[in-house]
Amino acid sequence: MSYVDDVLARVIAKNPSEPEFHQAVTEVFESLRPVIEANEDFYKREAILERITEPERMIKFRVPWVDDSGQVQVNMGIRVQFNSAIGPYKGGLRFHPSVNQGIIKFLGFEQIFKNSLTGLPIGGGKGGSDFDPKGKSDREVMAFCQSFMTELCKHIGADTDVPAGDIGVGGREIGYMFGQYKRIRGLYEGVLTGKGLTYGGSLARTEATGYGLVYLTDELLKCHNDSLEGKTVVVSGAGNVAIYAIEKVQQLGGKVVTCSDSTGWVYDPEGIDLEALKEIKEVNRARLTEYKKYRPDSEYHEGRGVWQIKCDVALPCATQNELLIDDAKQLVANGVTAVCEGANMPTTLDATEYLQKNGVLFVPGKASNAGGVATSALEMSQNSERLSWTFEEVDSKLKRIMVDIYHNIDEAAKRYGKEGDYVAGANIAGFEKVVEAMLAQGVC
Ligand code: NDP
Ligand code: 2IT
Repeated sequence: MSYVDDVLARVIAKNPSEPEFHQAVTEVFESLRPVIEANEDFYKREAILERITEPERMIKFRVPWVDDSGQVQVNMGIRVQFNSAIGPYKGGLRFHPSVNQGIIKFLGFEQIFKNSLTGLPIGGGKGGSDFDPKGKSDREVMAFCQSFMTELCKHIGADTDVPAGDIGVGGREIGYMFGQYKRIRGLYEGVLTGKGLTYGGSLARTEATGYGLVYLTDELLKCHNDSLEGKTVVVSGAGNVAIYAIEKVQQLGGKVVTCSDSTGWVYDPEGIDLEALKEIKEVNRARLTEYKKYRPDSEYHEGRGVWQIKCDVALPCATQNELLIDDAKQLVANGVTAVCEGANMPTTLDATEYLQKNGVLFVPGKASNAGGVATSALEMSQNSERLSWTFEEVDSKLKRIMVDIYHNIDEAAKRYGKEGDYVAGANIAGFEKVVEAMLAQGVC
C-alpha cells in the first residue's frame, strides 16, 4: 500500500464518526499524491502526513449559561489548534447546532492550507459550539458568549491563537467575547478579529470574504478571456459571505438571481435587491420569507434548489456539502462556466469531480474564500502597530492577495502537469509552504 493510502486508512480508522474530516483529508491527500510519490521514503520517515492530520492540541469544554427564563443551559465548546508551523493558530468560531468535533476538525484542517495560501504568517485553527444563536435574545447570546470565553480565554492570545467569526458568529458575538477576554485576562490586545471599528476592528473585514471570492472569480475569468460583466450568477446562503459576494458581483456588472437560508431560497430574475437582503438578515435577523414583501415579483421556495437555476457562474456561500452530484449535473446541463466556493467544502467530492471532468472552472474554498482570513491577518497587523488603515488600503491589499492566490494555485497545478486543476494547485501550494516550515522546525 502506498504511504498516502496507508495514512488515509489510518486517519479514517482512528477518527471514526468524523465523515467531514475524512472528506477533507481525502481531498487533500488525493491532490498531494504526485508530490508525496516523488519523494515517498523521505515524507514517510518524517511522518509528515501523520503529523499534518493530527491536531497539535484540542480543547473541549462545558459552556453553562442561564436563559431568560432562569433555566440553566449547557452547550459544548471546542477549539482545535491544528498547526502552528507558519504562525499563531488562526481561524473562526462557528455557533450552530450541527457543530461537533469532526466538523471543527475538518474546518481546522482546511484552514492550515488556506492560511498558507494567503502568504501571511498564520497557522490553522478552528472552534465553536453547538449553541444555536437563532431565536435567542441579545441577553442570552451575551450570557453564552461570556461563559464560552471564560474558558476559551485560558488558551488563546494575540500571539498564540486568534479566533474570528464563522457561521453564527458575527460582530455582536465577537464584541461580547472580546469584552469578556479583556475583563478576565486584563489585556487589550488583538485576540480576536472581526472586531467593531471602535475597538480595534479593520475596515473591509466585514466585506472581505465575499469581496475576495469575487476578486478571485474575476481574475479566473479574465485569465480565460471572460469577465463577470453581464453574467448571471447563482449564490447560495444569505449570511456574511453571500451578502458581500452579491454586492461585489453587482459592482462588477453581474446579475445575482438567487440566495438561500436554512429554510428556503429566493429566485429574483431581475436581480437580488441587496438593500432588502441586508435589512432582512443583518438588521432584523429574519427569514428569507420576508423577501417577497420587498420584491412581490420574486419567488420564494421552501427547502433547497438554487442550483437548478440557469447561470454562468455559481458561488456556494452557505455551508459544507450543499452542492451535490445531482446539482453539479444540473449546473453543467445549464451551461455553467465557473464554480467558486465561498463556503468551506460546500461541494461534495463526486460533485467536484463531475464539474472538473465536464470542463467547469472550479476553485475550492481554501483558495477562493481566503480573503476573510487574509483580512483578519491584516487586522492583526493593524492591532500590532496600533494604527488603522483606510478602507481603500485594506481593500487593495485584499484584491492583490486574491489575485496572487489565483496565480499561485494555477502555477502549482501546472508544475505537476495538472493545468486547470485548481483543487490540486491549492492543496499543493498550501502544503509546500507549511511542510517546509515544519521540517525546518524539527520534530514537533
Ligand atoms: P453566516 O452565519 O453569516 O451565514 C450562513 C448562511 O448559510 C445563512 O444564510 C444560513 O442560513 C445558511 N446556512 C447555514 N447552515 C446551513 C445549513 N445547514 N443548511 C442551509 N443553509 C445554511 O455565516 P458565513 O456567511 O460567515 O459563513 C458561510 C460559509 O462561509 C461557511 O461555510 C463558513 O465556514 C464560510 N466562510 C466564512 C468566512 C467568514 O469570514 N465569515 C470566511 C471563509 C469561509 P440562516 O440565515 O437560516 O442561518
Ligand atoms: O473559514 C474561515 O476562513 C473563516 N471563518 C475566517 C477565519 C478568520 O480568522 O478570519
